[in-house]
Parts: sequence; C-alpha cells; structure tokens
Amino acid sequence: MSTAANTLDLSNFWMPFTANRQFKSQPRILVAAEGMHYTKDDGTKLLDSSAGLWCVNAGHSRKEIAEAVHRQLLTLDYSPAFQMGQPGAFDFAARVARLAPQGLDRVFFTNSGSESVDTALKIALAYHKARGEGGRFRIIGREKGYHGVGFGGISVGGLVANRRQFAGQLLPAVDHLPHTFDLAKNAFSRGQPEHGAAKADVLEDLIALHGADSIAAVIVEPVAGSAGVLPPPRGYLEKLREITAKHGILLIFDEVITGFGRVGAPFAAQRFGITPDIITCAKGITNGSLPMGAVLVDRKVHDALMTGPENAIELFHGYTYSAHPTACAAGMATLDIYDREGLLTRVTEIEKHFEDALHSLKGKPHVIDIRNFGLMGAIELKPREDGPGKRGYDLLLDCFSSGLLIRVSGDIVAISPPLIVQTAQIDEIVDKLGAALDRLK
Ligand code: PXG
Repeated sequence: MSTAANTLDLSNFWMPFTANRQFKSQPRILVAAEGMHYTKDDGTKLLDSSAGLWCVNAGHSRKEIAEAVHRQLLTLDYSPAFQMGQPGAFDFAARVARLAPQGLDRVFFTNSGSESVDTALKIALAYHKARGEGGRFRIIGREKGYHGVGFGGISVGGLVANRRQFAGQLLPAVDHLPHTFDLAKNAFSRGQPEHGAAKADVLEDLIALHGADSIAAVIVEPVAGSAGVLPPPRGYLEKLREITAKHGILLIFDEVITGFGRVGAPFAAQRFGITPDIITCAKGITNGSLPMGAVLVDRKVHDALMTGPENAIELFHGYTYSAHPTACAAGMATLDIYDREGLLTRVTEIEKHFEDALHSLKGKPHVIDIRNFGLMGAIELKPREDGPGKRGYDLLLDCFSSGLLIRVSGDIVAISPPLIVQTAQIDEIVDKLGAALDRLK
C-alpha cells in the first residue's frame, strides 16, 4: 500500500517540539483515530497509551462531540468575546464551576494550557495590585516544572531545554523551588513517594530571601507531568498550602494534565484534598477535540478585582477566541460523556491495576525507575553511552512499528492512556512495552 508519507510534501510545516529533520527523514503519519486506537497511513492500528498528548480522556473521535460542534458551527460560528456574550460561554462556565473545588467558581476561558498559565499569573498580579499590594510581583515556580511555552510559562517553568534558547528575555522577578525528584531515595515508589516533603520548606527560605510582601504567587503542577510524572511526596502539597496561606501568597495548581479525571477526581486538588486559589486547565476540557483552556479562580480573588467604577474593565486581558462557541459546545458534549461514563472518577477503579502492571516492568533491561499516580505513569531508562534521548527514541520507533503509541521525552516514557482504557488494554500496553524493552539496545 502506498502511504501518505510517500506522497506528502513535508517541507513547509515546521513541527512543534520535534526534531524536524529527523522526523522528515523517517515520518510517522497518523490518519485516523477511534476509541483507544490511531490508524497509521499504512492502515495499521496503534494502541494509544498517551491519550494523544494527555488530552483525549474519553477516547478518540467521539460522535457526540463532533455533532455538537457541527450544530454549533451552523448556529453561531463565532461571536465576539469582548463586550458580547453567547449562551454557551455562560452555560459552560457554570458547568465547569460545578466540577471545581469549593470556591473556585469564577472561570476565565483561554485556548490552551500556555494561555491559561499566563492568564493565571496575570490574575495573581492584578489581584494583589487591586488590594493595594502591587509590590507583590514575584512569582515562584519549581525546577522541572512545565507550564507551557508563553514567556510567563517558561519563566516559572523549570525545564532547562525550554528556557535556554530564550534565556535573555525571561521574566525577571521569578524564583524556583527545588524539584522533588530523588532517585536515590524514591526509585520505584508506588504513588506518592515517602521522601521529599521537606523540599516545600524551601519556600520559607525564598520568602525570607525576597520578603513575603514581594511574592504574588507560587505555581506548581500537583503531579509534574512533562518532567516525567513526578507525584508529590507525601505531605509536600500540604506544606505548600500552609506556607502560602500563612504569607498571603496565592497558590496556583497547574492542572493542564491532571484536570478532568486523570488522577481519579475532576481535579487533582480534590484528590489530594488541597484547595489552591487558582487552577489552570486545558487538554481534557474538550477531550482534545478543539483548543480550549480555562482558569478557575477563587471567588475572593475574582471579587477583589470587581471594584472601581462599573464602566471600567476589571482585567485587561482576553483572547479573540476566549469562550469560542465551538469550543464551549465541544466542552459541554465532553462533560456529558465524562458524566455519563463516570470518567472523572473511573481512574480510582483501575489505578491499582495500572500501577501493578507498570511496576511489573521492574527488572526489564535499562529500566532505572517506574513512577505512577492515578492514570499517569513513567518508566525511566538509563541513557545510552552515545547520548541522552537516543535509547528513548529507539523505543518509540520500535513501539510505533509494533502497534503502540508511546510518549517519550528524552529517556523517559510517559504512559497516560485515555480514561476509558480497559484493564486488558493496560496489560497490552505493558506487554508491548516489555517486549520492546527486551529488544532495546
Ligand atoms: N501546563 C502544563 C502542566 C502542561 O502539561 C501546558 C501547561 C501547556 O499547554 P499547551 O496547551 O499550551 O500545550 C502543559 C502542556 C508531554 C507534553 O508529553 C505535555 C504538554 C504538552 C505537550 C506534550 O510532556 N503539556
């Protein structure tokens, strides 16, 4: 069969976060998807172990979402988001607010996780300014954090490769907590690792260094995703909450990955029983079908900005496509599916199976760590002598040709299947991975 890769002109599309020349010399083209599977251009199927990029929580090509978007496009394709409203925006905000932790019921819509992060950071600054504490401008992120690719997000983020090329123009008033990754103490932990809560105490040191009155917010992923699934050590998030509250600093949970059921509750905040002041989300909000993100804001933060003359814009921020009618329609249909199929809590039923299956790969060649929380898992490989990332890439290629889509970042494999995954499919993912690891050089 002639494949799309043989007929496509690959030259114009500059691919994101991709080694373009390497890819274009050996392209991997996906042409269709349904449920738990992608179809490649040669007609063969791939089991999706990464929910696309952690976003297709209800599985692929869900008819109800497509139909809702189709209907919306024929009814109201676009309407201005500034100074005008459309019913879907208000309905969807109310629906998302109902899922949010108590109090976080004011919803600002964006089009991506990166935009959600930049929006949250701006809201934090504007909040303090509105309360007469404009001197609180500093933002604390964390090493190994990923908060998207806006200048705000890479500044508070802590993945060096994402910062290096732009290092001359990162936001100036930012500091970072240490990451919590500790292979020596925590390797092969199941769920939250035992060691590392004390890393949160460094926040007190940063407060002593900079002064609480200069710090606006702390932003962390409750479970770090892109860095290779780093669940928070036991007691760590509790400490962050306690310290931020004590010093009047806002706590932002970046739930772009963990939101919408990935860790067994609508949001990780609920799973951990810790309520931040702001939550950023995206991805699962539309099941990955259309770009959308949201920022869930505590009412007290929102209300602090609802002062001043009534004809004044309270927040000078927004996007042409904020609350886009099609995205709201897709989101509404997505949440209907999540509700009907119990997907926002289903992970609690399958996470033990997932954990046992992943950890059965302990002892396979090159595996130096396995980590998991909810339906997020990572298998870390020892980098090969000829360079970091090469072993991970070879594994990706082997899995791709043997029917499994995996997400690899360097030498870390992240596993985060759609939340509809059957236990037999979890076993299939692990079997295929195990066989590929056995073949790996
Ligand atoms: N915050 C977090 C916590 C994320 O994981 C973003 C913000 C940015 O979202 P957008 O929609 O702007 O990409 C993300 C995105 C991976 C991977 O495999 C992770 C993300 C995106 C693509 C790949 O690690 N996370």
